[in-house]
Amino acid sequence: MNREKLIAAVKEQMPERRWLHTLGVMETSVILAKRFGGDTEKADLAAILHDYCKYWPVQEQAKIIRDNALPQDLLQFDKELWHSHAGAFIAKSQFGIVDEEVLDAIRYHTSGREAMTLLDKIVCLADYMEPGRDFPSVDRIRELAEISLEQALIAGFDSTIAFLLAKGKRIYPLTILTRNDLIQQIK
Ligand code: DGI
Ligand code: FE
Ligand code: FE
Ligand code: FE
Repeated sequence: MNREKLIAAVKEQMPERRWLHTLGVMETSVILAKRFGGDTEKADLAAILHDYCKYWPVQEQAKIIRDNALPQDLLQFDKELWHSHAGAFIAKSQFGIVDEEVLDAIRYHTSGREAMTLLDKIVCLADYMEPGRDFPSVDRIRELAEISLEQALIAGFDSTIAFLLAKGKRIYPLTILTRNDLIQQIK
């Protein structure tokens, strides 16, 4: 499927504001790829698809995770964690994306993972700081992103973890491992 058709397919999965977010993540991913020496085409493709399943009924997302042996522990944590794994699955099965780097960047854009690839970091950070995002620490994240993907991502995960703590929610262990690993990387 060409890029234009893919974009049209993504657009109809989500409300207008989420599509605008996707456009922001596409633009920001390419900027970050240029800044840090990543692959701009892969960054663009992963960004286009990253939130494909975000507005699917949660039971459909859960079904994809159950029926396709995706990590079952996800189902014990916040539903927000499901769309990224479901999205990577659909990117491969429905859109024929075979590039594992692109699939991983989609798959781990919410939780992060240990030893994130350059592409994982670019898409995850773009998701935090695209121009439409507005939360208390976003300007700090954008400043840090001028110099360090890792430092900006740590600030991003800090804000997510603080948000989850404030809400009394459970935290997916991989998010904690991701943050620990990023801190190790900047030492
Ligand atoms: O899909 P987006 O809204 O663009 O962003 P995302 O895919 O990064 O999802 C972020 C949401 O996921 C955010 O509201 C926090 C929520 N969330 C729930 N539990 C966890 C979590 N995020 C992480 N990283 N780790 C969790 O355990
Ligand atoms: Fe997402
Ligand atoms: Fe994110
Ligand atoms: Fe997103």
